[in-house]
Amino acid sequence: MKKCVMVGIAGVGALAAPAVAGTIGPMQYLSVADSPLQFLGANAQLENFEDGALNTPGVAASAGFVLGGSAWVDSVDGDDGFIDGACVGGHSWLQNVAVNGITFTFSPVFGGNLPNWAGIVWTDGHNPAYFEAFNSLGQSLGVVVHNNADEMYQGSTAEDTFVGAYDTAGISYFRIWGTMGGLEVDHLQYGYEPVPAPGALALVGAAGLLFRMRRRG
Ligand SMILES: [Ca+2]
Ligand SMILES: [Ca+2]
Ligand SMILES: [Ca+2]
Ligand SMILES: [Ca+2]
Repeated sequence: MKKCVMVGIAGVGALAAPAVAGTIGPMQYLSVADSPLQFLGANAQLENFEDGALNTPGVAASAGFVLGGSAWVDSVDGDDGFIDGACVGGHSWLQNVAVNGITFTFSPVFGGNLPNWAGIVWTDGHNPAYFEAFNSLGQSLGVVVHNNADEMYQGSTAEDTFVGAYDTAGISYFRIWGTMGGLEVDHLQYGYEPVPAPGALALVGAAGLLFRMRRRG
């Protein structure tokens, strides 16, 4: 199954200085090697829930809990040590009511700065699925929608999808939600990094697409 990598670029108005902001994804994600974070530097956090808790600094969730030790777990594939289409040995973050969504709210823990880059991996639920991030001015960076759900709910991984956003004005929070059933996510990631120029980030997207095409070749 071919997946498309889309990198959205949008200017945000009403700022004293030109802001660089946009969305990243939806893009297939099977391990941390698929993360755009690796291109943006080392000053970042990755929460994979494998220690049974949401405890990376500077973030709080409005709802949900860690799910592990169950056939119903939809962790990122690589968290059990193997990219093999299975993930029951891993852990995820489950919200039983997808329509209510999960809001992840950030604190300025990066030298007094909010993260300017944030994302998460949607790992289970129904179609369609939604993601929306807001900057420090309360402005939406746009809604990312995908229909990658396989409508199976016991640990399939080919459907797993990264969604994210970035903004030089800082990201205050993002929300991920669905329209029915439950919602599972994994690999919450965020950081304060130099936001690349739009052209550079477009190249990152192109490089990611080439990587995925080669890997499946
Ligand atoms: Ca696996
Ligand atoms: Ca996990
Ligand atoms: Ca899944
Ligand atoms: Ca599924």
